[in-house]
Amino acid sequence: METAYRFLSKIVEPNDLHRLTDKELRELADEVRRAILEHVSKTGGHLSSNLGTVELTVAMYASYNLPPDKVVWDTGHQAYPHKILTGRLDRFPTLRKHQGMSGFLRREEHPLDSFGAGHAGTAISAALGFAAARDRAGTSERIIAVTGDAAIASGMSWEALNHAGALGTDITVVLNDNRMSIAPNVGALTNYLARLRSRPELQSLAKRAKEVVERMPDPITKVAAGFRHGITHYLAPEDTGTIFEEIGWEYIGPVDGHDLPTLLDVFRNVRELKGPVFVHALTVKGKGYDVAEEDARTWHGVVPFNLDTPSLAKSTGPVTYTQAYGEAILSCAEKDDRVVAITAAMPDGTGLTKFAKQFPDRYYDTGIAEPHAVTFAAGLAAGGQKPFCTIYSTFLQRAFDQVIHDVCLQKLPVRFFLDRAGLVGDDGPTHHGTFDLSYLSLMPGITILAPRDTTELREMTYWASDFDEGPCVVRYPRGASDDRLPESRTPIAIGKAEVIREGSDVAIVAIGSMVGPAYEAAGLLHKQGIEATVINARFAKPIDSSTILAAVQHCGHLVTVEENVRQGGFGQAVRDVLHDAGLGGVNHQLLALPDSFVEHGPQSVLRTECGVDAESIVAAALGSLGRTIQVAESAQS
Ligand SMILES: Cc1ncc(C[n+]2csc(CCOP(=O)(O)OP(=O)(O)O)c2C)c(N)n1
Repeated sequence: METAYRFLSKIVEPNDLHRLTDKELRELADEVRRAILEHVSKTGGHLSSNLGTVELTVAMYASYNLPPDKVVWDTGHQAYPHKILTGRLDRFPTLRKHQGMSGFLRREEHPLDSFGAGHAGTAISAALGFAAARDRAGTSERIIAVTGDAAIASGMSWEALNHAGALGTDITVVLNDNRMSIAPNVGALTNYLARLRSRPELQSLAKRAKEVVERMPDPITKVAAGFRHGITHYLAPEDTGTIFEEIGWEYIGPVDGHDLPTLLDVFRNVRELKGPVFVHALTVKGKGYDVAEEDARTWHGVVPFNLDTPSLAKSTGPVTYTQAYGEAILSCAEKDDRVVAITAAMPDGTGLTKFAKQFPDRYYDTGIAEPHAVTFAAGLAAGGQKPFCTIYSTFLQRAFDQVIHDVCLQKLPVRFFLDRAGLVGDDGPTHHGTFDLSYLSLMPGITILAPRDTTELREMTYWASDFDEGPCVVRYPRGASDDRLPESRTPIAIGKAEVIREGSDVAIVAIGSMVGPAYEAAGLLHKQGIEATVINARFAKPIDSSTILAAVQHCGHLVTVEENVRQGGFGQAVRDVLHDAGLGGVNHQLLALPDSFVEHGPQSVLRTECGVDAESIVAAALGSLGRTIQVAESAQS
């Protein structure tokens, strides 16, 4: 049973926190943590990161004035306390549900979601933009970016730190350092932060600083100057400045990110400081919930669970694409010692955990650094290795130029494996992988494949391992495979599609995850006396024009279906093929994702809404044949 929240029930907006005493704020923080546990255990969602930001959020919101001050959260998966303190507690039962509250921050969801995100590493840049806009407007609100120890290692974060250090404008970065990415954090910067962490904590030093400030003749106005010109150096026990100080930031810390009185003290002082200020807060991912503290990796994102007997249900369903790829790359690596695997901070999500254990010296985790990961893979390929660059479709967007300029232009055989291609479900528009066919197929010399099921993904992985002629991409969806398809298969051959059913009324050409629904649609059409040819395209590039044209000439009607946006996608490439062959007049029903951002929700619901499911294919085929709705309805019944 949900317990009453004595303080939280009175919080509608962050400025309500100003009415609470410091002691009451401590109780409020406990309630926020309890609310996260009570709700996330029922809905699922991000857990450990949010348990770690409770005190930081309470202390910041009690110290600043929101609005007009602004807090920009990096990624947004750790901002549930922000959602709670901005009056959205009652929406938590709908968290990540279809048409419910997003799991990330979104400008359209709340005025205090000052900047939306989902991809990591954007907060400092966005906050600096807000600060520059403020300076141009001549106003004086405070701007804070909160970022994680993994996100801060991304290139963009450093580009922004560099820029802000030179601009010198008023901006605060709060580093929420819990030593974890989703998996344990990696990289030399992580080691550096660990060294800073081992400095004496600010807690005791803050008291010393306070004494100094209190001794000043005019403490209030001197606080800022004091901090800026002496106290931080007084606080820093070492002679050498931190890397942050060297590039123009005032470094404050390390501070215990769960010690509310200290945090309040720090933020109330930092508020008054001029210029770029960097607050290094040490937090514990999963704070306050034992199992999550012990195993923050497993409890990063959770399915619903029982709070009192905490354990997470293991998925017992069929093999997922991620697992199939993880197993296939292992056998490639066993056969060929040039096979190396690259992930950008997603070893578990991309199925590389076993590879990392079995081949530690052939495994590279770049951290949240997709552009670097791609060019690093290009260098490995140029150096004679066989890089398997394994990235979620949505995160490869970051590296568009690197794929063109460093990989394709130089014809380097980097193997890209794009997990989560298509609609991913509850994470929503920041995470759907719905653009890759469009943004990759325009690149000269690239080969793009999409498997119909997990068995075909294994085959494509083996095929890609042997493919040295240039860059290739295999894109596959989140989740498990389709079991609707016949088991018989033809071997993978470059640019060759697979005909999996023959009929003479309509040709359905599907790619990747849409082959299953296309085959099911053919079964439904058969019941209506309509015989469809079903083609598993396999290659988006080079496209199998001859097989497609032969089927179109035979059937006279065509449906294409893909889990990618229409613009620049597979269907438009097929349309070009038809046009070039003088068959531009053929009735072609092009099923693809709309020219809009698709919201979060279950994959199956979203596919239906977007018109890329078996029923939509049936309706399109019937429409193409001039058989209308009545028939379509009976086909569905
Ligand atoms: C560009 C990009 N790559 C990968 C991810 C996946 N991802 C989401 S959260 C996360 C870890 C973030 O760690 P950190 O910044 O330390 O924050 P914490 O969760 O520890 O609070 C990763 C890798 C992402 N959201 N964006």
